[in-house]
Amino acid sequence: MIFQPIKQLLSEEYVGRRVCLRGWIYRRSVVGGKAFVRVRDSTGIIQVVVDESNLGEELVKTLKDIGLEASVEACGKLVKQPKAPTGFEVIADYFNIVGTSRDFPIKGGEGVEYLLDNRHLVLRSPRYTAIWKIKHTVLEAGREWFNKNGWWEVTPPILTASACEGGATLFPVQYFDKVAYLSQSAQLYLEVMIFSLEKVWSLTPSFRAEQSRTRRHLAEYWHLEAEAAWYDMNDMMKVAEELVAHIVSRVLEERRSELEQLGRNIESLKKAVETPYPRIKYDEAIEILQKKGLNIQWGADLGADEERVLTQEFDKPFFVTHFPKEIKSFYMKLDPGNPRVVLGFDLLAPEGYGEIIGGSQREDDYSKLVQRIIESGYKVEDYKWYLDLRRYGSVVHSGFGLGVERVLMWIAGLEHIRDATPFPRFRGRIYP
Ligand code: NSS
Repeated sequence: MIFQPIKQLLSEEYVGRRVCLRGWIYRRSVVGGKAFVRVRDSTGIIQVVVDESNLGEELVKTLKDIGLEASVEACGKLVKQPKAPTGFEVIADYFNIVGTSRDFPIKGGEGVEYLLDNRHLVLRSPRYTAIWKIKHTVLEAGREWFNKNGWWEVTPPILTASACEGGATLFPVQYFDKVAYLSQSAQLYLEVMIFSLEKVWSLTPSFRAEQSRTRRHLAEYWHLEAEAAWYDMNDMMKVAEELVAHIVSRVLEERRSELEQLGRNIESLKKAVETPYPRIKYDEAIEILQKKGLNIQWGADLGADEERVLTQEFDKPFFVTHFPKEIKSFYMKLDPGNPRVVLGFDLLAPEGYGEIIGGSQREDDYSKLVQRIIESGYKVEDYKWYLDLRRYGSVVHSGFGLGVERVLMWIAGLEHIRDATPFPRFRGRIYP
């Protein structure tokens, strides 16, 4: 028996021929002496008809009571069937139950916590299959863009000795007889690597002990980061927008049917393929927000609500730049023309999604960086190695980090970031 992927069978080519397939029971109904079994595999869904006059009463009876998600294999003639959900069906002459499934615990209509407790089973739904395929293409396209443009992929550590993005969200881990932390960002290590490779990138898990559960924060997420010597903030913003445009265009090319399956508005997504993306300064963002009646003052950080309002002004991703130094990390270079703000940028996705990338030009001056480390409440000795980069051949350099699940949320049109990763981690939950 040669089992074919179901997707292959959904074509005129095999009509009238005997085919074999295998997968899991997605839906089934028994009418008269016939069982209509919809089988799914990783590629698609097809209806298999089991007729008792052909395969016996016993089997049809078994199928009547069989639980969803039983694994099966079947062979038979492929016919066109406009009434079947995917337009074709297999009239079985062979049908075998490989693995039974009694009382599959997901029946539809369950609450969020129950579904998270049963994540290992929920993940079989075709909706998630579509999401993971889009994620695959997002990652592949990111890698492809860097490779085509002369960047080196590197492998920074996950166990770290010091904070990159603020002590409040650090996860401590027992490291032999010391305390270490899970990495929040590979940035500081990527900065080391640019002195030999110049243009580097990495894809790593990042960890943030976010205190509250929100629609867009995970405690563990995938972080695609880039860092380059000789690049100023503007050079790096071009990299960010070209990368994102490439990712979107790849997904549109290769994952169109999955986007449609998820009900994504493809026309609005298409706008992100065209670069450059608009740029506004933080000052302008505050003005826009105030005009729209939000109670926000210069100096405040932009939260999810503010970002959502800003995204109404644009129909494609856009940059917000030059934030007050107090709300950004110690490593961002102060704007020489206005040292109250940093040469930092966020890239916000439209349609309410908000921040998907955070980046900046880095402080490359030794004494200014020492000062920023002290101001931020860190210990200078913890950053001795990082400061050395400014002592030995310092250069202008910049970088950014892209949250893979944030990008996926936007591209796939997901409501909640937990749907952008198979095993989401939040405060209070680490299961399965
Ligand atoms: O904190 S960031 O804005 N910036 C950095 O970590 C820099 N050190 C990156 C760099 O320059 N190499 O995080 C970057 C992105 C941010 O824009 C989000 O898209 C994503 O990482 N991010 C998150 N995604 C999911 N969950 C959480 N908690 C999260 N935090 C940041």
